[in-house]
Amino acid sequence: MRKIIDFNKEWEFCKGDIREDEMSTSSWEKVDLPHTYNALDGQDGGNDYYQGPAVYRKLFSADEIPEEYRENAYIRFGAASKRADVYLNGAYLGKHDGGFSAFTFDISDKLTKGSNELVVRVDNSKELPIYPMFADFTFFGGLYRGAEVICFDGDEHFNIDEYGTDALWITPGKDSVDIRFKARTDKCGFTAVIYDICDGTKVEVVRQSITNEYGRDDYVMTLKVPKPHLWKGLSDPHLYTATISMALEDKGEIMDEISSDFGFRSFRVDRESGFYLNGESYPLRGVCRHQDRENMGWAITSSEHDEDMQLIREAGANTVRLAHYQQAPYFYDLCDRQGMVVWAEIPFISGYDDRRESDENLRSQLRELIMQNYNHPSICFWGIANEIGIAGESPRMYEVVKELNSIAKELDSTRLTTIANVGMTETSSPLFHSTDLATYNEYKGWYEGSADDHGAFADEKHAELVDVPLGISEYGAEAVMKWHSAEPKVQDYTEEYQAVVHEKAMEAFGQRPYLWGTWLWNMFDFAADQRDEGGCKGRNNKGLVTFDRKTKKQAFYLYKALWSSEPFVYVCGKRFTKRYEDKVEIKAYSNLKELTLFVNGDAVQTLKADAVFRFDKIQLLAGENEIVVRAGDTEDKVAFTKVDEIPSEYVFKEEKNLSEAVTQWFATVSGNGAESNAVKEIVVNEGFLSVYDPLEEVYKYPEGYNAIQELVAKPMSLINPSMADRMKTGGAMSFHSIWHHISKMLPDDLIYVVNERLNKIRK
Ligand code: GCB
Repeated sequence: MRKIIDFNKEWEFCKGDIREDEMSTSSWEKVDLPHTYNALDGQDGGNDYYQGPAVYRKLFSADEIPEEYRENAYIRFGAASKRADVYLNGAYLGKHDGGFSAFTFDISDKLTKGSNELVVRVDNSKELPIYPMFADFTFFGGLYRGAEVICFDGDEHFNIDEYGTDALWITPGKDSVDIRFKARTDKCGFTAVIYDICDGTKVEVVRQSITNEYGRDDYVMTLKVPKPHLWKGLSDPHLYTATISMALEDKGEIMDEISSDFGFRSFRVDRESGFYLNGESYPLRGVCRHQDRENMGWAITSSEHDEDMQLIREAGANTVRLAHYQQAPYFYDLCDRQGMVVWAEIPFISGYDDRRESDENLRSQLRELIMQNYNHPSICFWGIANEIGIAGESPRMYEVVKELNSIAKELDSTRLTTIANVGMTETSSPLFHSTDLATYNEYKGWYEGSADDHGAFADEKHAELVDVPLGISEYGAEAVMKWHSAEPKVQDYTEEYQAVVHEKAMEAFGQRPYLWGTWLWNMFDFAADQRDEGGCKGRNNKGLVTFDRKTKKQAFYLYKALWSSEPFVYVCGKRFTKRYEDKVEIKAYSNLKELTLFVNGDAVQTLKADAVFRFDKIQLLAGENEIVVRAGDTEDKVAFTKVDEIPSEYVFKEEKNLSEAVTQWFATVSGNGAESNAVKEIVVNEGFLSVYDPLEEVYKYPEGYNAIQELVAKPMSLINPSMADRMKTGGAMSFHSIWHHISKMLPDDLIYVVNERLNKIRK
């Protein structure tokens, strides 16, 4: 039988590259796995976290592996970001490229009797041909998903290094299940294979033993499971467990055993009416999730995963997009058990790298994603790419997307493939026509347009995509907990504005059953070391819940009201308690149908609504006012204090520290000190270019290209030459969208100057 030995304790770590002969003299830090070397510098802003090699070493005695198991011993790492080279006692075991999937090496013949030295050189350098290469999140380096030794007391065992991991793939049908596994070819001496299937109540529903035909390595078996209990999403995520044993039947001895949960379910997507689970309409409404946590980076444990899932359940989501890479096996298991429909994806993100090794890396990350997660009933979609058109499209990029789609189909004909495209990608692009399904990431009311545009945008794209089902894979806005406003507006980073964007988006999506799925961005705030948003460095604040998971933002409760059924009431404004308005609007979210507002003990108004309750404005009294919103026994309250003016602690003011060189340059360009002569309004003249046109459109005109180079790339080159270099290629994003990311380094008025120049160029 197999033994699994936890190999997470007592590692040593050293940042940087260490040669073999430097091992003994280097200074090592004692660490346990999971571990990342970017837990702190990857979240503190400045885009300066360490991205480079690091070495992990574990000195262990052979006694940690019982003697009779040493002949068949393997080391498995849950993940190593992004490249790992593994050595045992100086001998090279192999390399793994890709920071999110498990990999396994045979260590049997390299183990020595006394002490052993296992060395893993991990590298998360930027220039590696390994995705992700550029994206809006921190690429934490390290052995962040732990390690284990899997060993056997005999030669007969299942293959455990196929696509890096266990070779057991289960394909449920209507009333039968196909079970495929691989055994070690050269060593199969077992006489029988025993298949055992139990339902979710642990009752055995199938037991079958077949005689082994010696010499095969690939086994496929179809077993009947009459009238299976279906996996029904949130309402009844019923799981079966298949256990396969290799046996010496005459001796009654089991030599190795492997098992996996699986579920029976069917699904489909209709372009007009959305997603169906087991034949019934099941609109997918949910969240995207990254796998990091404050001060821990990606080196999280099951308790952080559990907490994340519990929060996602509390919000009432029925689907999770596990963005933008393969996540922990434990989390997919949780999704199976909790009934979440999952979109799983590879980190083919934010552009295409035309090195051939990078193409190969995409293939292998996709193969591992699929083959390592094949058995999860929660997974319905394989995501091929995210926003790769953002920096321009190319025929080679299209080919790669098509090829990846074929790989997914070949490895798994039971699931649908999908792709998330950036808002500027045209529906006519092959990026919308190479997978079964497609979605847009759209940030109406944040990076572009207004929060009222979600519906019109979806209608337009749905009409254009005549044969592709459309979904929305991201939407949302930033909210930094300390900023507040009674008149929330775009880019003010208030909790209130974020909630408005989500209210409007959900109103629009709710009226559009054709959207096969919608996923808000993001369930949690997450680390993005290059960001500096709303006074908060190193973080993307679009979460419904803070990075430390301690505080649920206002918008969290909107979703809870829309999606969950356990009665609750939430009065908005928990952190916005000093109120300066003449009359204050009281807003509550609830999944109850009728609520009553009490102000300082008096019932003021009773309102019927669906999720969002906007009571008539009230006049606050001097001092503290108690606001209670109640339905039966369920209530929530907040205390508002009347103040005379907007408290400055609620208002985010961008502090710009422009470089001297940029300030001087701008003074010359505008010819008027630090002020420009341009009208401070973005005017769009019909038939002329503007900052709203995609850069690739602007770059079709030499004057357009020159305008951006002179007015934007030039000052950028004074502070960030590599970013300036990137402005040479025009992508699908408009200058207006890019501006949000670069405006901190440049004068506020530059956008007007650029627009004015573009306005003079006839299309
Ligand atoms: C996107 C990306 C995601 C970003 C998000 C944002 O479209 O897919 O990775 O984090 O926008 O917040 O800008």
